[in-house]
Amino acid sequence: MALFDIFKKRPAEVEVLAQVNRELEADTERREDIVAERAASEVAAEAAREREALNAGLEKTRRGIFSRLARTVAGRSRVDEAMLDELEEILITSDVGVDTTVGIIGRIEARVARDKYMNAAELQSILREEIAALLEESAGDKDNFGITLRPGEPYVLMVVGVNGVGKTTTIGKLAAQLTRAGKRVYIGAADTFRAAAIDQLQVWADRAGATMVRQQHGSDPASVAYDTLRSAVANGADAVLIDTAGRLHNKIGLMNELTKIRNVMAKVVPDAPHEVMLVLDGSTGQNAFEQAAQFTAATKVNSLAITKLDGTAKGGVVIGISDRFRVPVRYIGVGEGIDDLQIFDRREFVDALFGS
Ligand SMILES: Nc1nc2c(ncn2[C@@H]2O[C@H](COP(=O)(O)OP(=O)(O)O)[C@@H](O)[C@H]2O)c(=O)[nH]1
Ligand SMILES: [Mg+2]
Repeated sequence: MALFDIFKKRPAEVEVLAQVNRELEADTERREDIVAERAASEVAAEAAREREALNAGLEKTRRGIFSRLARTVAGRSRVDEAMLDELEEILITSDVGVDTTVGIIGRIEARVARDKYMNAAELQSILREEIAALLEESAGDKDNFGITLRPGEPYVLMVVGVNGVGKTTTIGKLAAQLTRAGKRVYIGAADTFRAAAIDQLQVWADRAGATMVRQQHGSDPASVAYDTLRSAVANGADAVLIDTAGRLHNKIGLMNELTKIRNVMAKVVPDAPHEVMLVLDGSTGQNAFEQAAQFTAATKVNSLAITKLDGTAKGGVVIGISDRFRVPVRYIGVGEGIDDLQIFDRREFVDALFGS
């Protein structure tokens, strides 16, 4: 008997089946809604956790810069010359940098000249706007922690910076985020200068669930980078993170070393590295400026990671460096833990600095 005939013969049963089917479908929809709702609330909870971490990480800077600012502004109704002088001093002592501070004050003065009755609260919001406008952030795929992966070849990120700024730690944190997003990550231990550096990176790679390619201490960094890319390509890796020693022996030496690593990688993946990220220790103030100047002169730097903002009242350095070098800040480090790396978002950063 054909199926059609069954349907004809047993209309009541068919109706029951259809009803069951409709209920199942409705149920599935409900379940999908619940899953979607749960996912949305998890995303919201995650965002709240990140905001909290950012707020905690920038606590010292906030207390430094912006509570002083609040005190300056408190109880005064008009923005006057004395207030702007105090503002200038606060910004400079928070390591925003002289040039950037002078620029900010100049623009605020111009606005005050236009609007003679600007009050102190307005000053705060204008300052927020001015600062946000100075900050460059790098666009990127938020799903992969700010990195836009490339179909069919690994995204190669070379990490540079002087000893101790947090390169290895940042690579470890980033690798963890990427593996968590289901990506296959290779790490190249091209800081071969110190034996301990290789082992430290290995610990991070293991923790993150990434594959590390290493040679022995003292070997040629370019050769390690080459091996790493070969291996990454052969194994279909999504991302490759290259740690480097970044010794600042002198400008030519640094330039030669970085150029050699770049050239060798381009032999395996023609347009590699896709990004060179300079790591700066945010607690070192003017030294960070100096390092940014040297590295940007020695090689093309596409992005910045500014670390250790949790330990400093000088988080203003992010503002000055972003303004002066016009290189987008991609990440900020707000602690030593594996989750203490955040994608830089200038609005959130400014909110965290001022208290939102
Ligand atoms: N508080 C804090 N410490 C950090 C951060 N990033 C790195 N560190 C610490 O800085 C030190 C040097 O880091 P490391 O990654 O070895 O620097 P590298 O020499 O540039 O590779 C280590 O003790 C890290 O735990 C951060 O965002 N916050
Ligand atoms: Mg290191």
